[in-house]
Amino acid sequence: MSREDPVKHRTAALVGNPNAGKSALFNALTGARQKIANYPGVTVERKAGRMALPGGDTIELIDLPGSYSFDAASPDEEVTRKVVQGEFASEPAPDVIVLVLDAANLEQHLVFAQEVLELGRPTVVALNMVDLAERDGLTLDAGALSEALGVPVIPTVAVRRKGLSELTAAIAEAEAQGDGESHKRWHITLPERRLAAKHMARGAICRSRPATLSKMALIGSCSIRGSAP
Ligand SMILES: Nc1nc2c(ncn2[C@@H]2O[C@H](COP(=O)(O)OP(=O)(O)OP(=O)(O)O)[C@@H](O)[C@H]2O)c(=O)[nH]1
Ligand SMILES: [Mg+2]
Repeated sequence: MSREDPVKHRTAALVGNPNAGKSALFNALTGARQKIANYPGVTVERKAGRMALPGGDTIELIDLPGSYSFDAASPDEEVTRKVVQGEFASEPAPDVIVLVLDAANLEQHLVFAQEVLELGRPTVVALNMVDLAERDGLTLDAGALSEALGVPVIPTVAVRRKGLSELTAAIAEAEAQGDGESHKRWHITLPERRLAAKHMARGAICRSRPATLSKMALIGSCSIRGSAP
């Protein structure tokens, strides 16, 4: 049963690179409660659904098109930028951004992640595809990544519905807290962002298989924790 606030329409939006698993998470979190429409003035679909929060409330979850940058190149990317920056008159900026990262391609996904975090909005990271990262012999330190990004990081496997209750709890908490002051300052230029992404990925990934360990020393202070839930 919904105890939705009748005054304020609360929303969370799934944001991230293409193929991070946003739609898989969207489907897992909203089930059959989905509504498809169009954004005004463009042919890009607006996919939204109701997601249950742990306390029994619901929030609208929006599945945004994948994006590599807010310097939008395609109409899809333009929609993502406009939604998260609250530029559609019909749609206020989401209350919470759910930033979806592919754990198996972490360094690449951390480049756009910095642009999203630069917005300073309440954000939760879904560190998705940890199953694929583990298949590749990687163990992830979600705590180290959370420290580097300054936001909660929840390991998930969207296609196996793993980590979903932890993710919805983190979304509820971020929504309740609203805008904080503790957001980090991020680099502005693309080369700086790429370098920062490399450092953050190295700090959050441990090579866990003996075969790869011999080739590569453990990097940073990775403590081998935060693997698949
Ligand atoms: N193994 C595994 N596969 C996943 C996981 N999450 C998503 N996938 C698969 O990854 C592929 C891409 O997932 P999508 O959900 O379509 O990715 P997306 O972020 O919505 O992509 P765009 O809409 O193009 O931005 C699909 O084949 C999913 O089934 C996961 O946690 N583990
Ligand atoms: Mg999608």
